[in-house]
Amino acid sequence: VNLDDTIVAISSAVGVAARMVIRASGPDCGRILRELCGESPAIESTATAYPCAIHLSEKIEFPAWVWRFCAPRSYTGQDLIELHIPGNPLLARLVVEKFQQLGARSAEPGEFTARAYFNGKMDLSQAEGVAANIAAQSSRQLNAARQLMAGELSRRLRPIMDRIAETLGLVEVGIDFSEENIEFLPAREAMGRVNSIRQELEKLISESARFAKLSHEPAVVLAGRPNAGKSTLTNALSGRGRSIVSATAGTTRDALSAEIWLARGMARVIDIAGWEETAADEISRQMQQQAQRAIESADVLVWVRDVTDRRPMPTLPRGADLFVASKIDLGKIELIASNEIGISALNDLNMDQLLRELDRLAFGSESDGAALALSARHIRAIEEAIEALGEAADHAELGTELLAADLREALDILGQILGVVTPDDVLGKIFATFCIGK
Ligand SMILES: Nc1nc2c(ncn2[C@@H]2O[C@H](COP(=O)(O)OP(=O)(O)OP(=O)(O)O)[C@@H](O)[C@H]2O)c(=O)[nH]1
Ligand SMILES: [Mg+2]
Repeated sequence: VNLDDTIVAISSAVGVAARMVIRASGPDCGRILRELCGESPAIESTATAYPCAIHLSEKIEFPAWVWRFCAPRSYTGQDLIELHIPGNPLLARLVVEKFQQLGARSAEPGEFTARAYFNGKMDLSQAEGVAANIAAQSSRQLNAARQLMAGELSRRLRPIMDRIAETLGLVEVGIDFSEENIEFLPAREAMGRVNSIRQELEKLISESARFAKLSHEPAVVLAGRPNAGKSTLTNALSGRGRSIVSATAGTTRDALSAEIWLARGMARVIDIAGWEETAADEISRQMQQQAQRAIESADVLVWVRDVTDRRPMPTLPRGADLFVASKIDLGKIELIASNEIGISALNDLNMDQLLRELDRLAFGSESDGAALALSARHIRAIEEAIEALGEAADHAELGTELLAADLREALDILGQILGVVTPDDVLGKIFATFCIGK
């Protein structure tokens, strides 16, 4: 990665907008600014914004605002400028071309944030937080991204890494003095330390949410006996008449999904075939298999029961998260069980309460939202570190050299999460997920 040239990109979204932002970072920013807008004392001040006129050619001149941040006090840690110009995509492209004529190069996706990382402005998990923040589609994802950006993962990992480093230090001193027969860290104590560090890492994983889980729309599966009112409920929730509704049991065959907006983000309701204990023929057997798969992979499983249906609930592949008694407009409210929400999708009874419950189940309670979210990369690294520590515990009795090697490995792997020692290809992948201009 070349960090020494000057990069430029359109930072605002694609399409028409009131204003557009062009961002540049690198040592030539000051010079380019002078050539574009003329001399100004503001060019040398640390952080400032001022209006200027940009001359692209003899015929094209227009007003702009310059945001100037001098190194090292900028997002990238380098000299950085942002030009806020009238929202015209053509103009923006011409400005970028002008920058290129004056010696700047087009930025790669994520290159501004990559520079921030290489200049020590943030660690790798924080940089990932920047990308996640841009991609977030629910308030839950935004929360998780904000935590990463704020360095929450480093805050939790650092003390654990410090403990590994400290143990490693003691083991290494022991190796140096092994001739003298002084024991700095008896094998038993080393094993105790390693095991307790391992437990902390396991706790970090178990207490954290999964980014992957946050980044897909939670699937709310509506299961229930034929004719329970699942399709009617799907239509009411999604505000669309996609699912066919009829008084004939067994109307829905293929599972159908529709988007619904809950208070904290978008989810997907999945309307499946009515649950039957015994399948009469090949088609219904396939329908039941499909329904079963949907039930198994549901993020939120809702069991819908016609309030007048007194049959006991069948055994499902997994327990339901929410129980709904439907069609309460039929007047049998005394039949609603204590763990059920009674609703009428047809007459809009209690639907608000149902939506609130779905929001809570799909996106977690507010306090869950505070959980740190880990990406697949983080989890993989933590698990590898746990494995290395497991070997360290096994090797503690065998010899200090082996133990030291295992500890060093665990430390290296955890370091990769924060980007202390991260191979180039991992970096490339992370920053390539960014948009250009960030
Ligand atoms: N009175 C009343 N009838 C309802 C309500 N919801 C659904 N129904 C009726 O119940 C019948 C079955 O509704 P569906 O939504 O097709 O039921 P389903 O669970 O999708 O049925 P299958 O797809 O066959 O498993 C239809 O005649 C609906 O009009 C309700 O809230 N009140
Ligand atoms: Mg149906």
